[in-house]
Amino acid sequence: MTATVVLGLAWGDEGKGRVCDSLASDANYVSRYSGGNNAGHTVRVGEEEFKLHLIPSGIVREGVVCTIGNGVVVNPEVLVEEVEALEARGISVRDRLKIDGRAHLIMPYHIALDSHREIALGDAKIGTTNRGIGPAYEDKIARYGVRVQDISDEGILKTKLKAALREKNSIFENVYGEKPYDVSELAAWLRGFEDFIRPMMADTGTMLREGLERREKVLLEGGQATLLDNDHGTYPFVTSSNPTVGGAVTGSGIPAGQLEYVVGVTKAYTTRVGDGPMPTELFDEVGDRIRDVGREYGTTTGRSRRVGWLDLPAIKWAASLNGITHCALTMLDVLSAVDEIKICTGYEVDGRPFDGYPMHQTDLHHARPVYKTLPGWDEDITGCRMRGDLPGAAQDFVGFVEAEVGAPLCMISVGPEREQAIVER
Ligand code: 2SA
Ligand code: MG
Repeated sequence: MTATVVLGLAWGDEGKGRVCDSLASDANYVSRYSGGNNAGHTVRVGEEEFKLHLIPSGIVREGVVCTIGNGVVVNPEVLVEEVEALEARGISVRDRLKIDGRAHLIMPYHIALDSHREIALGDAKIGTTNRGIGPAYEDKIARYGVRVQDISDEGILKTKLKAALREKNSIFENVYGEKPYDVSELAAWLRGFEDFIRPMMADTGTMLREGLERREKVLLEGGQATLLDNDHGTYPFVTSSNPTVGGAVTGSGIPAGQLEYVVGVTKAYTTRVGDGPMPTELFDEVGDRIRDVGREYGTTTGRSRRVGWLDLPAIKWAASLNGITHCALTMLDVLSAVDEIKICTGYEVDGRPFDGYPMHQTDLHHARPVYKTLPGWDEDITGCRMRGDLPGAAQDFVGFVEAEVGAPLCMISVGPEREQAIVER
């Protein structure tokens, strides 16, 4: 039938897991296509809260088949932990989770390199999640990667590990003064995951395309977001994959022409975790209030997220880049705590109005937001289920964002619970 991509329009944590969970109610498949266990997707089901890092959030919907696509990097230990933790809470996983044999594995040396590099960068650090994501993708591109399919063959594993470690071991020894990694030990460690992973290994791209032929519904769940995209984001303060719509195609094996809906998700304000430019960042008590009410702390690392007003030049540019067909606006209830709401409608760069969103990072670093101020609302909006239920000021805010983004809103979240949303579709 159709494939829908749900992706973030800013720097992540827009509530993609939540939007996916809502759309997954009638989906056959939910698939991750990029990133790894750097992601943190929170889904609430009744009293229960699930924090997922690697497994698609669709797993909490009974009967949905979940796939980890070829574009994802998989830490085998985290995979086991996450599967077992979900199963311990009564969610069936191993009968519904498929992992592409082409996906690359995150190795212990990737994690070690990630942290060494961040320390070496000092003040210029990226602010990574320290999960080995960048070094794992580097090896993939350099053709030194170890893939999920390799775990079945000790000989292949050893050959690949030898190649991967040829240069790295000398770096560990000579630059960092550490013990080199042992190929046989690592191969044995990986072989230990075979029985667990092999039954779930599949050609997930073919599976999804066959599903689409049978007119089944596929949902692709983005990790990270547009402004963290390695090509399009705020480089070098980005992740090492392509969370944008192109990455959904290469990372899942679904042809571009079959992506019928692209849902871009944005919060009613902006957050960022990690370093890099953020023109609308707040350093005052309004920002602190939004952080507290919105519980803006990293799902994976627990880091406190930077908070700022909604950055429309960035969101509009991201909407255009991804060709979104719909927009989902999340965390609207968090703004109920604020008297006066600002929205950034443009930038000034070095004192002059700037048209659109800067390509040049120097311009972005120099960008100062131009704000439109809208009145806030005091009412508790968590019970609103239709746009008309919202206070007038909230309706005006929502209408303004929708008109500026230029795509219809398909969901407005008004609270953390699954049913606390205005769904329009
Ligand atoms: P990495 O680890 O190499 O991907 O880091 C590179 C940059 O990408 C950012 N990044 C994220 N930003 C927001 N949310 C993410 N997931 C977690 C969450 C983050 C957390 O949901 O809260 O718990 O800290 C995520 N993953 C990567 C990262 O901060 C770097 O700026
Ligand atoms: Mg997150």
